[in-house]
Parts: sequence; structure tokens; C-alpha cells
Amino acid sequence: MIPFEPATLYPIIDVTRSRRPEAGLALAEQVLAAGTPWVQLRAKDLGGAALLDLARALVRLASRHGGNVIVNDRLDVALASGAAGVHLGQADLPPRVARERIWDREMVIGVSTHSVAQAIAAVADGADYVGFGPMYATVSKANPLPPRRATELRAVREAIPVPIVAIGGITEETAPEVLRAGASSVAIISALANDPRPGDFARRILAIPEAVRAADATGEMPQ
Ligand code: 3NM
Repeated sequence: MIPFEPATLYPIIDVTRSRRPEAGLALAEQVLAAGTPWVQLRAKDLGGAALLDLARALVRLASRHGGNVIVNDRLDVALASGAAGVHLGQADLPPRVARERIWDREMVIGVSTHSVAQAIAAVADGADYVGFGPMYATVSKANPLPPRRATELRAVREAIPVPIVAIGGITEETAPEVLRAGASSVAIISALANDPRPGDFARRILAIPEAVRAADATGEMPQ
């Protein structure tokens, strides 16, 4: 199986509501060309057939760039499209049940969590990585919880051994502090989609570890 080794950016291509599938694919092309290894496809209100078409197109696109696709919510679509993984919410299939349904296929399974207890439970149930958030106020999710505290993210980091993908209202400005608090990666929808140059945005987030190392060497904080 392809191990889930996230880069600092985990872009979510969200075609929920007004975002058009073609615009989602164009955005994905730019972030994949920038070197992002994993992209998630999120389409809360596409029917199965349309979502499958889009997922297949995204899997083809990603493979041309050496990238991998994770489908949000829908294990059936993830399997049928040949995606490398599925991302499950607290109200979706439990990861253990999803793993049983995969039969002989190896897939990455990520789970959204919002507390230390949920993160521990997700890993015990077989999650390869956990999402954790929302870190800040977000407009991309219906009925989001109040923002989590950085101390809680640190506690999750200490409690579980798998990568943590922090999410929720993260921007280029806040990404470094979220990564410093223990996230392996930042999942971003709007700040990426709204940037006039998403490829450059992706490159800058992917370069944060280098910027931090350089700043440590000179004693200056990265911008
Ligand atoms: N899940 P943006 S927050 C999809 O807290 C999602 O689990 C969240 O989008 C959670 O980068 C969120 O535009 C929305 O804020 C992330």
C-alpha cells in the first residue's frame, strides 16, 4: 500500500455548492503540478455518478503528476475510482468497518476528529491519519464546532503516533503556527481556492519546513 506520508499541504478540492467540477480539476492540476503528493476530493452534494466521474478524472490527473487522491465520505466512490484513500467523518462508516469492506485492497483511511478522545479512538479503530479541527473559524463546513485550541492540538500530537492533518480556516499566515503546534500537514479549502495563484500558494506552504529550518539557523522567525 502507498503509505500516507503527508507534505505540509493537504489540499482539499471542494466542489460543494457553487464550485464547478471543471474549476476543481483546474485547481487540482495547479496544486499537483506544484508537487503536492495527496489531494482530497470533497463534493458534499454531487450524486454518486457525477462524483465517480470527477473522482476518476482526478485520479488520472493525479497519477500524471505522481500524486494520490483521497475521496471524502464515500468509500464506494473511492474504491470504484481507484483512489488511494478515503476520508471519513465522525458520522460516516467507522474506519474498522471501512477496512473490512475494502477486502484485499489496501487503502489509506483518514478520520475527522475534534478532540483528543476522538483522535485516540480513530487510531485504535485503524485510522492511518487523523484530521483535527476546526483550528479557526471556517466558512467551508456547515455547522462547524468552535475553534480548537493549539494546546489541544499539542495534546493530540502527544496522544497518537499517526500524522495529524489540521483543518479549519487555516491560511498561509496561520499555517506555520499550526505546524509548530504538532500538525504534520494543513488541510486547506478556501485560502487555496481563493488565491489568484494556487500553484504558488501550494509551493509556499510546501516550503514552510525549509523556511523554518533556515530561520532556526539564523535565529529569525519565518514570516
Ligand atoms: N472539516 P477551510 S473544518 C471540511 O473541523 C472541514 O473537521 C473541518 O475549509 C473540521 O480551509 C472544514 O475553507 C473546512 O476553512 C475547511
